Amino acid sequence: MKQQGMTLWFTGLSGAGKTTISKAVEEQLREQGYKVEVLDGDIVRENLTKGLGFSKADRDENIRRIGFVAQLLTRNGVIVIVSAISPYRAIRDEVRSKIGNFIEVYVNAPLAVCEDRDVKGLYKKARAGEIKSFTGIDDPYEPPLNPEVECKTNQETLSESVEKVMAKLNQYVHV
Ligand code: GGZ
Repeated sequence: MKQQGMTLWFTGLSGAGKTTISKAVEEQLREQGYKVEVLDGDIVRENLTKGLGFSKADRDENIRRIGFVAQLLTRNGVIVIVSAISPYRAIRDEVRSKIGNFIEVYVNAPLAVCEDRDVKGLYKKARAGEIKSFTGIDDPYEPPLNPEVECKTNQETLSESVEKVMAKLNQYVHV
C-alpha cells in the first residue's frame, strides 16, 4: 500500500520542546515502518540554509527553503517532521497552503519556563545582550491561531504530547 505523505510542522519558542517531541514521534513512526524525514532548524541551518541569520527576512527565507523541501518529500509519500521556531504566522500559512497535507503542532511553553530550562544557555546570553534578536526576548513569536495540535509541555508528559500528535496524524494517514 502506498504511504500518504504529510508534513508535521512543529513551531514554538526555543526550549519549548519541539526537538524532543519530534524525535519521539520520528522513532514511533520508524518503528511502525513509515518513511520519515526530519528537518530540524538547528541542523538545516548548518547546510540548506547556512549563512542565514535571524532577521525577519532571513527567518522567512529559512522557513521557505525548509517548506520547499518538505513539499517535495510530502508529495512523494514521506512523513516530514519539521522542527523550527518559525515565529511568523504569515510564512507558516504560506508553506501550509503550498504543502497541503500539513499538520501544525504548536509546542507551547511559557517564555518563563523556556527561559528557566535554558538548555543551551542562549536565553542567558540573550538577556545579557550577547545574542541579539532572540525570539521571545527582543524578537517576536506569533502563536498559531488554529493549530491542529497543541502540546503544553509544562502541563503534560512527553508521552501525552506524542500521543496527541500520533492521534491527529492517524486521522489523515493510518498510523
Ligand atoms: C532564536 C536562535 C537565535 C535567535 C540562535 N533567535 O533552541 P535552539 O537554539 O537549539 O534552536 C534555535 C535555533 C533557531 O533556528 P530556527 O531555524 O528554528 O529559527 S527560525 O525558525 O526562526 O528561522 C536556537 C538558535 O537557533 N538560535 N540564535 N536569535 N533562536
